[in-house]
Amino acid sequence: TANLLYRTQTRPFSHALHGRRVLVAGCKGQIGVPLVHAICEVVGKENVIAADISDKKVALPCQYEQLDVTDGSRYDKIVSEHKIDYIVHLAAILSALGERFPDRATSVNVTGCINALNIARERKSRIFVPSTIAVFGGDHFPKIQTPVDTVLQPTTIYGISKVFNEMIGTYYHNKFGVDFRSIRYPGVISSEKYDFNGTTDYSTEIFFHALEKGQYKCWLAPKTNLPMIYIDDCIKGTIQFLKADGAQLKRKVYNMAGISFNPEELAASIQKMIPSFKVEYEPDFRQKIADSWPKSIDDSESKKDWGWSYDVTVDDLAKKILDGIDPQYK
Ligand code: AKB
Repeated sequence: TANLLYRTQTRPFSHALHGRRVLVAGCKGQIGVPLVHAICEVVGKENVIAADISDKKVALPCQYEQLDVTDGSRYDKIVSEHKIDYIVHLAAILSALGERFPDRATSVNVTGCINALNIARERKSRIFVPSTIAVFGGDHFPKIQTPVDTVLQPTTIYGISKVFNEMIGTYYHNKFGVDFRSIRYPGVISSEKYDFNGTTDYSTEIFFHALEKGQYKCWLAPKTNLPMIYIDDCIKGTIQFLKADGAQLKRKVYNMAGISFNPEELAASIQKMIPSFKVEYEPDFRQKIADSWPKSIDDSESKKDWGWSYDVTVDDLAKKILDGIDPQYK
């Protein structure tokens, strides 16, 4: 018994990120910046390399490399030189921008992901590639409480490329033993400004317009329900998933539900804090995209397999977002 007790007490705490050297490709986007900070806290900033194509100035806590993910040899050089063994491949062109530049979206989202997977395969690295609610689409799936396994007939180039990412990643796992994992993110809301290239990004932009202009013209109709999550919760869930023991994960791709609401409900929560705030609705091409996506998501497999849980109200969420916004905008 004494021996067993000794062994349990001295066994180092271990998880899938433990002792890893991590590359975050696409580190300057909405999710990249906070995720780099969170990963640095887990593995130490000396073990994280952040990379992005953009030359935008962003304060990062770790070493930085310029990287266009479509350039496979540069990608491989960074992974090998920094002895990376966990690739977090975030680089992607989102739904709205993708519809404007479909060829660019195919090259970044498909070629970039294949490059990352081939490097992970060659260099025996783990790899996380996020997916999205945009993989759903068409008329043959349940739009309420959409399950993880259902018909995937996306109508945007972004959704199509992400279905491909999910399937080729799973194939690389089955064929070559690559530890590939993916979460289908809902719309992510931040307290920071970033490039609003997605369909769900009205939910962040609305706060800055409320504070700076007192009014907002929303590109989605008032009753457009979509699944959403606050960035801090998304990062917390992602870290939990990156750390999860591979043996616990019964599948390679998981749903993440967040909370479902529409622009009218979000505006009403903001008006509780900024009573003079006015909203108009002028749906554009993004309405059709939003209408093709789930209204709510079933993420019970995530709860079961890796302990994910999330429970907030729209009012709580709106308060969190507003509280998190830099005072210079208030
Ligand atoms: C988008 O709106 O394109 C993204 C997403 C749902 O993946 N936020």
